[in-house]
Amino acid sequence: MNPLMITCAITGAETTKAKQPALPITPQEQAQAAADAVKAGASIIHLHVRDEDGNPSQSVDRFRESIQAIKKRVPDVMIQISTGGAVGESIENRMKPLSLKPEMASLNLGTMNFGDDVFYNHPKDIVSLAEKMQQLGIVPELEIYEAGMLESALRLQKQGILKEPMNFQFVLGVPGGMSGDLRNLMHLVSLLPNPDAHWGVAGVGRFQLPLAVHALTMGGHVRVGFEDNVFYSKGVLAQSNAQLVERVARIAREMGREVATPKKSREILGI
Ligand code: KMH
Ligand code: ZN
Repeated sequence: MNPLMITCAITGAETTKAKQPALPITPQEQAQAAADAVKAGASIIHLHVRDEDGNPSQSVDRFRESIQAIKKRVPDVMIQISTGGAVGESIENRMKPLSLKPEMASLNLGTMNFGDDVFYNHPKDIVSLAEKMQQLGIVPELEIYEAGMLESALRLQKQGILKEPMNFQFVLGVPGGMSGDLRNLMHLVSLLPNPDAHWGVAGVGRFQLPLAVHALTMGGHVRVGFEDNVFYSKGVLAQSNAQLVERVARIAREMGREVATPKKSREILGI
């Protein structure tokens, strides 16, 4: 089995300090969180940034500052910036940070209800983001919240807009998308076009741990972190993003699955 790539989504756009006091917000806090997560076994950091007041932002300057701070602490780590941003962010702002040419960026494959909000992803915007990433040599991670989005990605691949090998992240448990029921994960994996496709799972809230454990036994990869879940166990807040990474890395090793270094993750993704 491939070594396990662990992505850590350290900040997100919707999580607040009120919900999770250890949420990293400033570039220095994000650098510390990333360094600790990498030490615990993460090889990819899924990155959102915040403004001075802690509000979600797609500011290019803020992304630059955070990326530089993270790279100073952990030069090796792969950084995957968010082009999803916060619900309601304009597509222009979501696209701008691609100018920084990170190694990876997220690409959301469809519009959906997102809790009490609507997360808009117009087909033409999805194509624009995908084309921009391709022009700039940025590897897209395909964010899939329900089965129709996976089928949309496969259509884009047939049209030549997305290239193989594709790299899917199944984000399960958002109210409005598929829940973290294991049958949903099995179904999504069964729809994958060929064995070369990479896939991982990001379970939201209480789904994070059971989905992570199932994915790592099935040959998939795993995302954890405060973007998706702030708890370590029922009613108990996690102390840090690294604590969530460390648990998955420990379970993987116990089950005989090697944890990928950033170098290994680049090899797996063909970067
Ligand atoms: N904040 C969510 C609405 C991504 O990073 O690309 C979208 C999101 C996905 O977080
Ligand atoms: Zn995100």
